[in-house]
Amino acid sequence: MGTPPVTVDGFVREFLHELNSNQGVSLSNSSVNDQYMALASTVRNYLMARWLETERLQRENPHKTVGYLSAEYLLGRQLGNDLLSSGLIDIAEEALNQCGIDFAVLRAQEVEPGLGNGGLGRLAACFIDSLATMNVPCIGYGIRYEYGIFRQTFVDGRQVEQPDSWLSLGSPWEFAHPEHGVQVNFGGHTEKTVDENGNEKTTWVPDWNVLGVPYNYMVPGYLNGRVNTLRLWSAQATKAFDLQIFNSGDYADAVRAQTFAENISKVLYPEDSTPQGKELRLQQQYFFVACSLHDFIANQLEEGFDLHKLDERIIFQLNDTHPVIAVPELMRILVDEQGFGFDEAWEVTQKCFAYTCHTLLPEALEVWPVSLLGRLLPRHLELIYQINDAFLEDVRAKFGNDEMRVRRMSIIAEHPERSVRMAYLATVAGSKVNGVAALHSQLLRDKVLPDFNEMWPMKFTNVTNGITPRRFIRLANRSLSTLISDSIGKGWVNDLERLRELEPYAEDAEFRKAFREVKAFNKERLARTLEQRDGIQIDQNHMLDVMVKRLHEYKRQSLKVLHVVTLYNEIISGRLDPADVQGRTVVFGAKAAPGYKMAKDTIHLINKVAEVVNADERVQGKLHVAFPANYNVTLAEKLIPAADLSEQISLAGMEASGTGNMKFALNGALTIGTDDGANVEIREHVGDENFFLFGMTEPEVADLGAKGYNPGSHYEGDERLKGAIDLIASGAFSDGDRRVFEPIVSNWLTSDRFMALADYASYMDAQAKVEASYADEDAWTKSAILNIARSGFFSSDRSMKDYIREIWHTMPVL
Ligand code: 26W
Repeated sequence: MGTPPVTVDGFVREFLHELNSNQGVSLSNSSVNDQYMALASTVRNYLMARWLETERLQRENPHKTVGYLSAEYLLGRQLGNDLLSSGLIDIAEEALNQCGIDFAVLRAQEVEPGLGNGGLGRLAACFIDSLATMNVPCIGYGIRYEYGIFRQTFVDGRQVEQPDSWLSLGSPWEFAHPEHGVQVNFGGHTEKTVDENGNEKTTWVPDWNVLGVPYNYMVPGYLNGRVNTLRLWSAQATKAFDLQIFNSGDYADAVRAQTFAENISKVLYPEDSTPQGKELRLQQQYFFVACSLHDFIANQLEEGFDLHKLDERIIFQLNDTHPVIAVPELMRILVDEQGFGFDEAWEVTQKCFAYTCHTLLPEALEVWPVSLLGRLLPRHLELIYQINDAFLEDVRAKFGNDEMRVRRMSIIAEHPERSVRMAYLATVAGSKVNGVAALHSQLLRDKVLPDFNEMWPMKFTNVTNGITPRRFIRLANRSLSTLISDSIGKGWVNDLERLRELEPYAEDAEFRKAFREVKAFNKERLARTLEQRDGIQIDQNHMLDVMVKRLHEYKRQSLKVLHVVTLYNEIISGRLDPADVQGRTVVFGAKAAPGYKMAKDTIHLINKVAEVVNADERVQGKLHVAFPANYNVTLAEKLIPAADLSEQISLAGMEASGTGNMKFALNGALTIGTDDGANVEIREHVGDENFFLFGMTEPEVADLGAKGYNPGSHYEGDERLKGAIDLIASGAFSDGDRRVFEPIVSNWLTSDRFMALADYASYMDAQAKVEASYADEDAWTKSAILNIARSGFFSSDRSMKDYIREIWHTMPVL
């Protein structure tokens, strides 16, 4: 390494050096990819010293570490983030300029690692960013999927999935350590023996295994010289292939075992609510937690560390139930490998885990059939039974022999098939159980785990989610960041409550004008992106009304469609004069799980509505629908800063938290939303007058459900709603073919599980208020500024402080 690249000249030298020595090219014959790789190496080299230093400090003066166990990390592009964290972003831009290279082009070369589905994976990425920024020791553990979330394309308006081969050009951000491979066992049986003292000992005799190879990624803190580690595991065959079979001439059979092993980390499961109970998924889960626990115990603790005190050095945070098999794995290590007694091991284990639940939908709670678990992990199943026995004994001791309660609370469900309820196992094992927003945590106590709450009220707590201001404001919205820093200084980036200091600027006409210029700039940037990326044109003078999130019935993209179709229908039937309408572009972004029929039909409907509305001259360009395919973190970074209106319209009691809602508010969009998830807290923070609330409350939803909900009565009773649904049913958006959207229409009229029709009138009223408010430019801008000023609470730095205080009891290392 030459001189550290902290000057422009130094950066140029280092960059050219990397280009020559790593890529083997000179500047004049280098490709964009060569340049991107060389730039990445330049940043990496700079961060490397800090990474090694962070590791050395931890080794010499070990502090309690957070082991974040997550099957998903939706990281987004790394280059910009790592440059920002190292304070090199401006220097890099200038250095590249001097080399005649456009920085933006190199950034666009990076394929984002999409190793997650949505909210849960993105949350994990925000959390590890915050922990590094706050100097808290953390290792993120997960899976290095060879294929991340599928790339979404549209063919005739329908979603078609393409594999996401994000590694095809190699990733400059990972460091493989095959020499630290961990063997992970599967299958086989257990054997009991009795030692000379009469103690029973169990041995697991597995019948196959794979090798977990760690890949390390840097997680740099923001301008603080700390670099934590994200360690993702890749599965490899333990033997290249079976030589005996190979020698017998059957080459295909010989390599089959290898392919089989490598399947484990091949692909991310694209379902994010209905677990499929697939064997490969359980293999993935056990694979990465077994590797991670082994790694921590064998490599992060000094020789001879007394594992009775393990909780002084680690807290494993379970990101939903996906890593819960870590609980019996730690028990197995302590009991079978370290010779602990069961009770002693259980005491340690309970102190080492905490569990975050991210859902309320009953169908999203993972259960594993005992038959499958017993076949794949026979020893773990035994331990789960033993944990359950001890637990149910406690239940009986506390509540008397209430067998109904015992059956309700058992970790093992008997119907429809004997299986392990992973959320219950996590709750029993965890030192704490948390929901992800105030309302969600309350519902978790009252509705999902009431018996457990009664047994251990102190176990339950809330930590409201947050988002990292580094990626989602400072990087994604550079012009807003400059405006903020010019007004209140730069301290807000890692102390987001300081945005409060912006409040008085809402009254400052100059500032409001500058804020509007920022929005206009971001809209222009978005327009360019959508044009290049999707061939979509948007009108930059329109209000930008955005609904981006996974496609789910409970999130109610269909309610948004009903709003659009109603406006369209009102215009074409002459009841609404386009001249009186505020120009509006409605942007959707959403992937559907490949097997989720209703979600895929909804995508088709949105695309067909867009086609018809956008082409109809009667609309006079006042209403436009844009649905760019393949919504991902990279697109979010462009879309959110440009948005005026944020759609957060789930049925109350269904969205655990939402985090997109926070990103929009912090970028100065106003929310139209239900009293659901973190919307509740956003509204409390920004103030009622700066939030468009609509819809039933959660208790009202529960009441209506109990009384019996009849969507047909809403359809019959509301002319506009009837008109919109009839228009869709008539084939107006399906070339006259009434069958195409029949499943959606009949779902609305006969079931409508998420009560879109019940909230329709209230939603339309709220949209009318949006329409009127937007016309008052000054008032709207004030509200937007107040949204920013009052949303500092939603920084993931604050979430981390809450976890540290309530759950982890760790300390920043200073
Ligand atoms: C296939 C099984 C399965 C089930 C649930 C896979 C993935 C899930 C996730 C828990 C779904 C998820 O991402 N939940 C979201 O988590 C966010 C972060 O806490 C919340 O903001 C969202 O409200 C919640 O839907």
